[in-house]
Amino acid sequence: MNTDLVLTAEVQDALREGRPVVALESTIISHGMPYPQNVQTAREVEDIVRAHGAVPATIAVLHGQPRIGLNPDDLELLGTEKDILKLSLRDLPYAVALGRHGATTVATTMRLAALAGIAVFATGGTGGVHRGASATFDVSADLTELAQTNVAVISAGVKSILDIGLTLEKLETLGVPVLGYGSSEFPAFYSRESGFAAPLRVDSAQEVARVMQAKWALGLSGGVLVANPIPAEAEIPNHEIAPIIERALADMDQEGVSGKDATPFLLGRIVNITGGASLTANIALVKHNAAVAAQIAVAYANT
Ligand code: PSU
Ligand code: MN
Repeated sequence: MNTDLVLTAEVQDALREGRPVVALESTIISHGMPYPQNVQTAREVEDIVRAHGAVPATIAVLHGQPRIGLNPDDLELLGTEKDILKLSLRDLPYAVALGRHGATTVATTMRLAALAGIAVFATGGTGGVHRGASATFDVSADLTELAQTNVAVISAGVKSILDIGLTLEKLETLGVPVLGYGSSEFPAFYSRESGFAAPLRVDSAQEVARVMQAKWALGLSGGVLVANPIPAEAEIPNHEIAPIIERALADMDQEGVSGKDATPFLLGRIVNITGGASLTANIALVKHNAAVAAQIAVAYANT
C-alpha cells in the first residue's frame, strides 16, 4: 500500500516555483451533478482557473491513490462510473487501503490540498449544519475541517437545504473567518440573499490574501471561508427556490434518506423539480467561484 500523494507534473512544477494553484473538489462531479454536465463543468472550471493565471488541481482518489491534479480521462471516469465512493474524511483511509475510486468532499479535498501545499480551493457550496440537526446530529465534516486545516475555501455560501443560521453560529464557534466577497449579505448558493448578514466583508482578492496571511502568521490554524454570491443574472431568487427546497426536504423524509446520501439526494431532487434550472445556476456559481479563487491564489502568491 502506498499512501503518497500523486501530483501531476503541471501542479508539481507550479508548487515548486511558488506559482498560484487552485484545488477543486470531485464530489460535485460524481455526486453533485448529472452526466454530461458534471464532466463538462469540471473541464470548463479548470479552463477558467488557467485563464485567470493559476493552475487547477482537481483532487480525487483513483485506484486507492490520492491524486492532486487529474487528466480529462480521470474526469470522465469520475463523472460516469457508478461505484465512486463519496469520501468524507472518515472514508479516506478506507478508499486508500482497499484501492477504491472516491470523489472527495470539501473536507477531504481541503485536507489533501493542505498536504500537497495548496492554500486556495474553489467549490460550489460547502456542507454545514443540516436542518433538524438537533435531532439527527447531521453536521458536515466540512465545518470541522475548516476549523483545523489551513486552506481558503471559495464557495457561494451554503444552500438553504441547510440551517444557515446554525451553520454561521458553528463557524463562529470554530474560529473560521467568514468573508462576504463584495457582499454584506451571506449568500445562499442559488440566491444572492439568505436573510443573514455576512459576518465580515472584503472587496478584493488582495484583501482575502491578506486575511489568510494574517491568520496563519498569528499562528491560528484553520481555514478561511469566502462567501461569493452567485452572479445576479444567474440567481434563482430566494422566494422561488425556498418552497422547492421545502418540497425536496419533505420528499427526503418520506423516502427515509439520511446521512451521506442527504446532500446528493436533495441536489438531484431540486434539479428535477426545477426542470434543470437549479443545475444551470449551480454551474454558473461554480465557474464564478473558480474565477475568484484563481484571483485570490494569484494575490496570495504575490503577498
Ligand atoms: N454542495 C453542493 N454540491 C455538492 C456538495 C455540496 O452544492 O456536491 C458536496 C460537497 O462535496 C460537500 C458535500 O463537501 O457535498 C457535503 O456533504 P455532507 O453534507 O454529507 O458532508
Ligand atoms: Mn452529513
